[in-house]
Amino acid sequence: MEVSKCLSLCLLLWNLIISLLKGVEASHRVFPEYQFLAATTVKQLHRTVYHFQPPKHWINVSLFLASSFSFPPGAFENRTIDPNGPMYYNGFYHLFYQYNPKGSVWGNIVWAHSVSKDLVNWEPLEPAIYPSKPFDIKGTWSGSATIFPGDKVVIYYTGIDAKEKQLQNYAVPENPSDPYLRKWKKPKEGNPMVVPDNEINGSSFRDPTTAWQANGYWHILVGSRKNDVGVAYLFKSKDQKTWVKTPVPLHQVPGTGNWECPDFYPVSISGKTGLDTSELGNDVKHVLKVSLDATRYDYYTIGTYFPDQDKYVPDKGQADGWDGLRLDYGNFYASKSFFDPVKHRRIVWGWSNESDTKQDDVKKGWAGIQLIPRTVLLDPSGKQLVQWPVEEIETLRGQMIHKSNHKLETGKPVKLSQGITGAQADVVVTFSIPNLDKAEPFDPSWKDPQDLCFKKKSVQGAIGPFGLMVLATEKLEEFTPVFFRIFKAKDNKPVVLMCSDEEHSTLKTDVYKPMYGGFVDVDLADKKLSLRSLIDHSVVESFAAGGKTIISNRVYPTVAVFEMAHVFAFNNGTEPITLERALLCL
Ligand code: DQQ
Repeated sequence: MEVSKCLSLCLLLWNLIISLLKGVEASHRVFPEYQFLAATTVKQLHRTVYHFQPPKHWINVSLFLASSFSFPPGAFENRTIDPNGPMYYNGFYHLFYQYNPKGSVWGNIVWAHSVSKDLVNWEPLEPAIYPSKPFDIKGTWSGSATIFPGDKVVIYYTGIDAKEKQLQNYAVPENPSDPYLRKWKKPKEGNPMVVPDNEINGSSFRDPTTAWQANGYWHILVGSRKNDVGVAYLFKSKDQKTWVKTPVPLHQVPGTGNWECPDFYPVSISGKTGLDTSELGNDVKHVLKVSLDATRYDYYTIGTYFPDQDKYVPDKGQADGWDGLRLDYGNFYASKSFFDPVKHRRIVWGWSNESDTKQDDVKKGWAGIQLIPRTVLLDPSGKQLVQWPVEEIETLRGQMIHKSNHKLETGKPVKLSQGITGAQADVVVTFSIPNLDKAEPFDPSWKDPQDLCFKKKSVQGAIGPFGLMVLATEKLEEFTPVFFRIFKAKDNKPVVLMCSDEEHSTLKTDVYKPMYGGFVDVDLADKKLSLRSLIDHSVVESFAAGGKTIISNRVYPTVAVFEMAHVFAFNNGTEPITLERALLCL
């Protein structure tokens, strides 16, 4: 069995054991000693500048179990922020998120709330939803927002009752004409909205989706599991009040364990705009994304939705489970999407966990960030999604440095951040690869990209490794490389592997430093490969080939900080690579 699969299986078992011990499958480890420990100082060193994070404390995520090769003490801590109920309403983008207002580890979870007019500048508001009723007294967990016809906004969320049972509830704005939607109420009538029946595992039943309309009914999904079968239960309603479970779930996959934060939405086959959640038709495919509790990654399939049969069938060839496509091959979890009616786009938000220890989080006074919101579209191949940072991020660009047609000689990195800091930057590069025929043969048994990155770690290839080294010191004592290796399949088609290696990202030793990897499905007909990295002090989000494959890193340099942080382009393969174009924006 491949290393990562074996680890994933162990992690699933480990999760199940923990849940049995705790009696409740919450997927969040609880640290009573830190839950209420208010931050006295907030450390600025690794705080992000243009990625969303609250002024202090924990924004929710949970157990970070990215499959990898060694887990330092503390790597299994809870620290997060699931994005909840993102939406556009009455002039504002709203972002709610799981947040601990009292400490820097998971616990005391409320729905914190911020609004923005441009997805860049955010104004924090008071928490929107917090435990206050018997049906959510022990927790207000993740959920989604729906804007029903007539601009009726409703939030569906998971409440934890006194017996630790997970229930689906709803909340509505106290004053719908307040564009900030500051105050929310949980009407007595109709709450709790859905309680688990005898078939459902009540300690693993959570995270309702945005509702969509089809065939005269409104529909929502709720994530769950039946033993080791991951399940998306489907509930239907005519009046948005009484919800009835369908006899068969919308979708379920044996061996995948608990499904969290499901997301179900249409994408256009031929169009270049996003679709509203209830769109159907011949030009539409559907995406089912689930967050797998056992591996802590977000997987998706593309397929067909049959509303008359309450069924979703992934397209032929779409791997449906741990081998499946991922929204991000790095540190990214519990994502949620929404339709932006202003710019006709679908935007996906994901949470990125810390990968230092819980003690570090307590010292920092904060934990968990939101990655940059990304537009999501179906790739022209119809086989995968493409994601790209929302265009508003480009308004942050100030000083720009250009470089073009620079030959990258083996082992001689080229500094792109000449005279300026690379601690926060938006870097866009295009490499051209003159000798594709020199690529090494690809062994078809290499199925797992993360394993392959690791296997080739110390191997000089012909074409690659080449790419960027970011958050790097002048002498490379610290650096985070994001890079490619190119192989050649039997039919001579190129196989592109994207990797990032956190081993040298920090001199600190008690930090989780994984190697991440994903394949990039490109034919390289023009012999060019692009890479864009958003660098922001402790986060690096890298988009290959226009957003076909993405890897996000959380790293904690100790020397490569502020003006000591640089960006290099490099080539360590034997074959020449040209840096055709580089743009570094601050
Ligand atoms: N976090 C929430 C749950 C969700 C999990 C609790 C995902 O609702 O399943 O804080 O990170």
